Amino acid sequence: MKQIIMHVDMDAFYASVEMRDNPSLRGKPLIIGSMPHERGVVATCSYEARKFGVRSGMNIKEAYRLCPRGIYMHPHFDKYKAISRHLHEIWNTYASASQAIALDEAYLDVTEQAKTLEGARQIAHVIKRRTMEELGLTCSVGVAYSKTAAKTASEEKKPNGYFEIPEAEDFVNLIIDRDVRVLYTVGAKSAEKLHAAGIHTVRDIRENPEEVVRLLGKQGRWIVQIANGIDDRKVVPYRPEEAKSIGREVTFQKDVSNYELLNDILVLLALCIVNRAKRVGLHGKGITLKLTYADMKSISRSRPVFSTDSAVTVYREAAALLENVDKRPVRLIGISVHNLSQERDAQLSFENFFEETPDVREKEITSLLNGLSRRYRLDFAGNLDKIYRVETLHRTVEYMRTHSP
Ligand code: DCP
Ligand code: MG
Repeated sequence: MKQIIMHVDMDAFYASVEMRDNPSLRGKPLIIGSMPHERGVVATCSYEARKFGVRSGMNIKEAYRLCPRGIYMHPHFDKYKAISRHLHEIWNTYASASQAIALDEAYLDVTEQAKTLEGARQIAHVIKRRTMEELGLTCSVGVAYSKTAAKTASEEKKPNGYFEIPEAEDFVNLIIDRDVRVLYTVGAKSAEKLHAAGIHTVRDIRENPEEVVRLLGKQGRWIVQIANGIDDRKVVPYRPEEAKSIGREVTFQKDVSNYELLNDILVLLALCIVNRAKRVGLHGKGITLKLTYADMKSISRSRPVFSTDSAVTVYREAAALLENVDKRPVRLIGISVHNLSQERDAQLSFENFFEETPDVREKEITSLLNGLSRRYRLDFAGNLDKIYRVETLHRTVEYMRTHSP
């Protein structure tokens, strides 16, 4: 597969959060949005409420007519936002690029991490497990060759679903006899126009492409393409507030008190981060070190950096931050770079004059890695690209922990 794209979407997001936090709501028709006597709409509702025909975006009065015995609740956005941040952190770990679509939804490019469909299945499994373990929530995951197909796939087995659409042909076969609305770029108005012209299914679109283009113009051309399974769009982290940081962290199987070991692990984390920042063309301006101690207390320490192009810089800054923390046993260590911008500031700052040349940095990385190789009897030379995979990173870190001098 040329690209492997994952679409993750939480199930009945706001409603599931409220049910998680209040067990007496579980199994009931729960409607989040306005109160029935207020003006407003349904933000979302539990699957139990959906049985009555209640839907997102529906006028609350209409919802009340359909489901008068439902439980109505206002949303708690701060809570959802905090959960969303945690979710995107989990998701970002497994993707070379991630595109946040909503608080509860993202496209992930897992081509490199997954390599194969089987690899993607494993990543999906890990994401689902972590989402349950760390947040007590379920999500649905779709894996496919394109964004459109991945989104369709995540819808396919909701809730708590998983579905794959490996090839364009599979996508077309799956949706060919469904209503045109299955192509999510077809909105209510476009669907109405198509229906009025006798174009009801995806098959009808495929058989009448000129008519679709005549009716819908440029959008029509795009719809015809999608109806044929063609969609080469990339996963682009376009939401600035979501693209603001790239991080890597590892949780140890046993708490670590050896701060030299932690320092060495920073080398690997720095390499991973810089690799990813480069791949998505982002440059950081600040760096954060995060530690969770054995007693679950977390701390984070930040400082500005002038360039995150170099793993050496990121490592050095992180190491400096580590020097100044309380040296208690640690269960998690992570680095992130933040304030990312798509392009590097063109302006030369004073500090740039003192930046080492790429050569010197290369040498320094090599010497750092040689140090690790010696201390842990690990061979990094030539294997570096494997470290960028989350699983390998975790395994290597565990190996270092159990073999630390
Ligand atoms: N949302 C909203 N108004 C809408 C649609 C959604 O406020 N018209 C909010 C509430 C949802 C969240 O966004 O919980 C996510 O939207 P989804 O469309 O993914 O819907 P759900 O996650 O609630 O349900 P599903 O299981 O169908 O994904
Ligand atoms: Mg959802």
